[in-house]
Amino acid sequence: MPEIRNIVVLTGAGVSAESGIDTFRDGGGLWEQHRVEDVATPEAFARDPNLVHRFYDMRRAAIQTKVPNEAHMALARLDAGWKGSLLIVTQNVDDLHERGGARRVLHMHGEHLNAWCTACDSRLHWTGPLFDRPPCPVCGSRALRPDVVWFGEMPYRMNEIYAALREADLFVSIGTSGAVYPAAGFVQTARDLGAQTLELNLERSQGSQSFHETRLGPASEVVPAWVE
Ligand code: BV8
Repeated sequence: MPEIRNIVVLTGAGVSAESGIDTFRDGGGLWEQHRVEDVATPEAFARDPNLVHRFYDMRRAAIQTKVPNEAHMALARLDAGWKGSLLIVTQNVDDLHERGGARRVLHMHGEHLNAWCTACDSRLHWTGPLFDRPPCPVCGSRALRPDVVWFGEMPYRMNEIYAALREADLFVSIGTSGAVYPAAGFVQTARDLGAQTLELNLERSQGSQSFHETRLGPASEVVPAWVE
């Protein structure tokens, strides 16, 4: 096995599932209660901002009642102890990686606890609802939206992600169905550039065949086992 110095970890909703945060596509997942087109696109927001605000207000409130699980804690131990480069790219918009102690976290799909003022382009830490159109504390306008990346919008900090994938000796995907791009394409990019690829998931994902190795099980078990 070649020496591992640079690691990229990609996480999805499955890493937060055991913290009680709904995944998107498992039975009873978020999207089954709402059609994606109804709540996670700019068009949906333009068509029915109240519905979209209610959907995100509910999730923003819910995540503040959850706590990190053993998978988040194990990744934080890896982050604290790893001497090489490490980047935890998360598709999740919760803050459980940070609350678990991880530092090198990149939210490619944005963050629930941020609001984005589309009038003055400020990004603000935000824990309350947006449904009642609170004024932006910077410019006073009532143009705040969830600071999350909707379908059809460009994920954040893609250049940094691809730079890390180019340097990666190991790419580990945790708790993602491999259904959403461009995140679902990272494993192939890393593999084509010479990285070892490992999938830790409850069940085989859509991209399983792209991984050198897949270990199945709940994240709270398979992630600590891998980190240790
Ligand atoms: C873009 C934020 C371009 C909001 C989200 C190429 C091919 C096909 C389609 C496309 C393509 N390129 C772009 C597209 C369109 C689209 C897309 O991929 N559509 C899919 C549905 C076909 N992609 C986009 O629109 C992206 N934008 O490409 O822009 C562009 C270019 C130029 C200029 C402008 C634009 C943007 C996508 C981002 C959308 N926003 N989230 C919010 O959270 O509300 S996506 C959403 O899905 C979440 O971020 C989520 O993380 C992500 C992926 O879902 P998963 O995390 O994987 O969750 P899921 O429920 O699916 O799976 C859970 C997994 O965990 C399962 O495998 C399960 O087995 C496992 N699990 C469950 N429990 C456990 C567990 N594992 C371990 N332990 C457990 N206990």
